[in-house]
Amino acid sequence: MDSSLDVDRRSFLIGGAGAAAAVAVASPGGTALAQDAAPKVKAALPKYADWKDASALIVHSDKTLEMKREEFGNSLITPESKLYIRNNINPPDASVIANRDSWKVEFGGVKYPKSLTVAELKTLGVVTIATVLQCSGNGRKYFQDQVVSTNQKITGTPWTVGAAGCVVWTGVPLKSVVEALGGIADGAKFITGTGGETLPDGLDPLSLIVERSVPLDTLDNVILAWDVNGSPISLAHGGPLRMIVPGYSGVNNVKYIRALVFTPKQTEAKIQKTNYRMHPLDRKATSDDPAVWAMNVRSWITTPLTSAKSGALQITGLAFGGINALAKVEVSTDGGTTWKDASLSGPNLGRFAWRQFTFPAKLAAGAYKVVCRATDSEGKVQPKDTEINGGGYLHNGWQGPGIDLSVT
Ligand SMILES: Nc1nc2c(c(=O)[nH]1)N[C@H]1C(S)=C(S)[C@@H](COP(=O)(O)O)O[C@H]1N2
Ligand SMILES: [Mo]
Repeated sequence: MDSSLDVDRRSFLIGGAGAAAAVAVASPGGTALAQDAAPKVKAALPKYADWKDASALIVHSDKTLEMKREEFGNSLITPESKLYIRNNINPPDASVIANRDSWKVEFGGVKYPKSLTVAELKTLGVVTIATVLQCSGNGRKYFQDQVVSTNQKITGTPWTVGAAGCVVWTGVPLKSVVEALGGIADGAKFITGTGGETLPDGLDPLSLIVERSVPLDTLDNVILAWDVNGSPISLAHGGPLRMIVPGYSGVNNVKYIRALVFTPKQTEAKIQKTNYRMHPLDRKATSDDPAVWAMNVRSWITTPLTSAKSGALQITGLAFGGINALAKVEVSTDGGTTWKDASLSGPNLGRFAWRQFTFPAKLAAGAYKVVCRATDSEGKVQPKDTEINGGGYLHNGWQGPGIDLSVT
């Protein structure tokens, strides 16, 4: 592995201000940092993702690719070729996946801090889990539509439902790694993961580094994954190694993880401190606002999306509970006036995966507003509209993704 990725051990001292944030390294010849482009649609796939199925994706920018809604169809598992992409900064050079097993992760905040290669991690345990990977901003477009009549604005990629997929990860449980390293150091409250991007010179590393802290109680579920859907994880999706925090929104699932530290405090990195916070629209976020962590219950229809022939038809979709398991899904063909239960129609891949649902209907010619709403295992039901927040995060209202169905 490139020596520029070596980590400064001092930064792992528990209790140090900023904790793992200080792992930012100088980057000789660092790649240029492009600002998040305005949400305009470009045709071409960025080079690091040129192997993707271009016809399945909306290219909002080089770093934000959304899966088209019609591509969900009736598939349960999202192929990597269609899975959305969200990068906050440029991904590392492709050389990082040339020799995957030699990629190193620095572990800190444990009794025996140590750097372990992927090859070594593979000896400590192997599990496979299915999770919904979903950007915190999935559905932001519906918030933006809601505030369009006011003078307020929610900036950010106008994702509808396509910044999400359900994929199968294989990796080592973090718990097994912790056991091998003698247990967690006293006072740790968070798991802080650092992404392996090369940061450009001359800019404050804390303003750029992709470093996220999640509460320690996720430990039982976190894995460090090297495979997705049975193949090594592509560079675009975080290979050679990715931290997966099941039930937590996209940003918490750190790609190309190169450091994992148990910390008493959340990282001071901007992406944690003031970005990805649930804050009111009329003011900026502070570190006292709740972090965007656990996902909530959600569903959307996948077929039909625009029109259907009169008579019998099957309305199908996807639903998940977020941090909780999914309990049920209801469908309404009259815009939410009356609801009936849909049936869960595919395999249950566990608490963190989504499930397919099917709703048989018989519709005469006319215009219908078809909507669905899910309930999680705690009895939480999707609201009609999600309360607006300034970042446009964690949308889960059922009205936004509703379908205007024309039956002829
Ligand atoms: N290292 C690193 N990890 C990252 C990101 C990033 O920019 N760098 N983006 C995060 C965000 S905001 C999301 S939504 C998901 C996107 O994952 P995907 O591109 O594999 O779909 O990765 C998360 N993990
Ligand atoms: Mo995201």
